[in-house]
Amino acid sequence: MRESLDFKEPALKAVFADDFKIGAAVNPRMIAAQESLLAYHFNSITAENEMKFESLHPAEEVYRFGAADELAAFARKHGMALRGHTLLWHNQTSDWLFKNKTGEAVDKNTLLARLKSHIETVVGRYRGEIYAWDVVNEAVADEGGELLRPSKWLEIAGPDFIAEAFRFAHEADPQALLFYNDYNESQPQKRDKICKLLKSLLDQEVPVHGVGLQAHWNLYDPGLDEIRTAIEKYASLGLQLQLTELDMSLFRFDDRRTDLKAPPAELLELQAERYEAVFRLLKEYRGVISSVTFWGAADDYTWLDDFPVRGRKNWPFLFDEQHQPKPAYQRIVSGLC
Ligand code: HAH
Repeated sequence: MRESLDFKEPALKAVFADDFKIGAAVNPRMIAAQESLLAYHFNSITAENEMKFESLHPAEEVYRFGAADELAAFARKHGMALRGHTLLWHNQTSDWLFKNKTGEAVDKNTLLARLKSHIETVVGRYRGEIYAWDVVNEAVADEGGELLRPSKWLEIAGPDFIAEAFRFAHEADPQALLFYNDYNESQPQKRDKICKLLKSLLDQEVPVHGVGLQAHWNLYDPGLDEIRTAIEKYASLGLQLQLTELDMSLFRFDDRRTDLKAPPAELLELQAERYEAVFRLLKEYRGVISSVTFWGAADDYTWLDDFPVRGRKNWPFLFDEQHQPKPAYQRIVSGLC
């Protein structure tokens, strides 16, 4: 693997210094395996899993901050910004939260009191360190006419849970920037629902400052025009935008192929064209986009290995499995500068 002296190419964070922060999602294994790469190219990190509810708060009286603290210390060591992910989600959330001692569903007041206590503890712990939080993750329904996805949160607390989460987070750290974060954010129907939710929060004077576009994209979708329209619509609400989980899968979402053992040159070339076009567009909107975070850093590890197709590797980033710049890196850096 590369050592710090091996880096001769321009640092991404320097290339985009006048535009936005360049981030990576990390976990304790990756801060060890990718330390030089992360320190050289990136100036922001997000915990991939370690700040999610089930990781931090496995039982009502038990908090486990060890892994999250390690990542915060890594950010401090390298002078990186730290994003928090995530305070409220329908996934990776401990079961106890929704149940009383005898296993029945709790009532709305109990659930919201537990949420408040969780948010006070977690946001309070990293006050002054985490500058931006994904407060609510993925609350909007992908399909159909419903605005919000079915969840325990919605079932027990009704739609208020979203506004309450933002209020609790703002109380716990009035300086932190608070984001609503979601995927399929550039798909027109979901985009319009996300806008509708955000507009209603702003109308109620809920402290929401930004929208996180997860940006789990692939070589074919979404179209550049869809990305552009989404950026325009979110920005027109007066919010700041961040790309929070960018990756560029080599496969369409419903592609099941599992035959590739290495990324073919043609696909790496397509990926390079796509990344170049995307970053050209993002630079156009540098006035409203404050950060671009990849959901990983190099192709030796991505959550897309095995998801959504078991046994299939993916190669979605700008750096390869040896942490060397890929064609996509070259195109972004030489094409835009
Ligand atoms: C994201 N969901 C989550 O925000 C992140 O916390 C997780 O580590 C990976 C991806 C995206 C997603 C999903 O979970 C399920 C289906 C589609 C997209």
